[in-house]
Amino acid sequence: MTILDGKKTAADIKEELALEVVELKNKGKKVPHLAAIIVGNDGASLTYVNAKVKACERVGFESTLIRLPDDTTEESLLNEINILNVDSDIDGFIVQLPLPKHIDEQKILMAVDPDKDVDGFHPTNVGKMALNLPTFISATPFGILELLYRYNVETSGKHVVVIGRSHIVGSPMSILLSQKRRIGNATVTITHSRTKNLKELTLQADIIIAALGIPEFLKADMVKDDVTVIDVGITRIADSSKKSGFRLVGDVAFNEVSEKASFITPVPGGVGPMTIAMLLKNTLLACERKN
Ligand code: BQF
Repeated sequence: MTILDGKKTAADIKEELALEVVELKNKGKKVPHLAAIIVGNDGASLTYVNAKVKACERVGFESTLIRLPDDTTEESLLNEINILNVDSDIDGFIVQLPLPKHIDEQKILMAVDPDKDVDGFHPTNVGKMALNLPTFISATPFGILELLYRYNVETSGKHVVVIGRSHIVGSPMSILLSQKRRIGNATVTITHSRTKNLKELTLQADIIIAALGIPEFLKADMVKDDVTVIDVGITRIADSSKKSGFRLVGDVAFNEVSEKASFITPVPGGVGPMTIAMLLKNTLLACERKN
């Protein structure tokens, strides 16, 4: 069994990005600049956005964090987005999700300039991704592809079962892995809460992408020997022995499933850190495309 070490791989990628920043500087070019807008004070969202800012500092990118209050109107958020859209110093930016309930998420994502949409959530970029055209592949699916690539996991001709149909992970992963690309050419089954006989399907899978958000949902009796398992779950479970007061639990019962798996991602330290690294990679790409 091989652990797909996202923490280490993300650190490798950030090191590579840092070298590219040095090169840009040597050529007298501007360094990539990522901005992030966060609305409200959700603890997990603040942790994520702070991790992104810190990662920028680590690789030598510029970053700008825009914090807006909980009661920010849709109109003033759209205004902030427009400011970033027209700011030529900003190469890419993200709006940290989820947004407060009084704001229409789709309307916000559609306001981001597709050329600065380093999260790849704009319908134009989702469409390009689905057509296998050059675009920003959103950070979590991009991170999963990169992890499979760097560990030489064969996907061509394999049966992939994706559990979960979210617009952020399940849906794009099912599209990407079925495409004609280096990490792709798989036969993909996408499953969700209405799927019947899920276990029958997962037992046939060579690769399972677990992205449904139910802690330790995937058990050893649901997988075959030598399966590859990608765990996208990150539920916070109260744990008084941790200084944070919680621990992260994935969608996979790691201890039992890892005994049957050939490759498996841990939680934490699997897909999560890759998400951050690939957001930076997209920001460098945005910067290069602009200049
Ligand atoms: C790790 C996210 C749900 C909703 C909005 C490292 C992250 C997570 C875990 C992280 C996530 C999840 C992010 C680990 C960004 C991934 O060590 O296991 C990093 O920061 N993520 C986000 O920005 O928004 C989310 C999940």
